Amino acid sequence: MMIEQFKQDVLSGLSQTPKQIPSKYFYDKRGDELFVEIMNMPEYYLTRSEMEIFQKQSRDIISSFDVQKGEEIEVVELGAGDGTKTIHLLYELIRSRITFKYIPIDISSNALDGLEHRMKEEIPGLAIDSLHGDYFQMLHDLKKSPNRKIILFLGSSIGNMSDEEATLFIASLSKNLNKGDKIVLGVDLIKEKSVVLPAYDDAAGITRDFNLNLLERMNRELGADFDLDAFVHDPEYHESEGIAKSFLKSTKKQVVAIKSIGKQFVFDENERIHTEISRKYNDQILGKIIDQSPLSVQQCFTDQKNWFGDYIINRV
Ligand code: AVJ
Repeated sequence: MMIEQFKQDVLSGLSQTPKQIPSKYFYDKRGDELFVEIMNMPEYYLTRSEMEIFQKQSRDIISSFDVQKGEEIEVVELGAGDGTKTIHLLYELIRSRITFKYIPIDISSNALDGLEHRMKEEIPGLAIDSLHGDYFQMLHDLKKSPNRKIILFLGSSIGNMSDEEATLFIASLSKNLNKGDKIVLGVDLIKEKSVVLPAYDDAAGITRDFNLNLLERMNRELGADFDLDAFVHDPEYHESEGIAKSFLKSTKKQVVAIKSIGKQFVFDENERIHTEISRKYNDQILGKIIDQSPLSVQQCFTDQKNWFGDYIINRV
């Protein structure tokens, strides 16, 4: 069924001008591996910056939750990842003698199984209840619980959404929260091009491979005949706009056939497929999105270089 959606999205994306493909299709098995490599690259500062925030400021982050004596909370993480940042927060909750349950939600049951296993190993006795499925469906089910919830949405995951999509996402999120719940939203902050662009254009070419893997995936899963040597990775970033964008650029005029779609697509020389946006934020840009929901920004924790921000947002 999944493959039908992929076909549809590729057909509609490559029929548009400019051509585009949703960035969620980066993440097949190979794409997941390449993203882990990206996070370890010297140029990709995002993961390390947010890690520093959780390593050094977890205690202050927890204070911002304003947990009352005897209160039990639920720490709900959207898109669990590998939990390496969250674990600092969980350790600090235990140290602070706060009663909590950790509830990671992910659409990949594979990722969840690994995470649950590792977390139980690292924190014996951890109350963990992983949920496999759609974020909003799961949050809707959790809304009945009387305990206050802290929603973690880390890693600049919201960065792949346009401002319109982010506004809708945050609105849907807030609908599934109760008064007093909080969101910890990790976002990359707007900064100079000399820092941002290399994170999406690394010297080792891993981000290039990450983008080209999308063509390989279409070749493999949709019977396409993309010539990987005839496309180059072409990222850009303008500080005034604050959005890093990735493109795959055709180096020549060419025709690509996609068997399972039964269609051919013409590429002009230098024509590009838009594959991803990575939105960078500041208080104003986030404020506009938050103001359209029953939410208010409480405070922001940043790393020492001021490159990354974890915003504490209240459901009011
Ligand atoms: C997973 C959305 C945080 O946009 O920085 C990394 C994905 N793309 N390098 C980001 C990504 C290219 C990443 N996020």
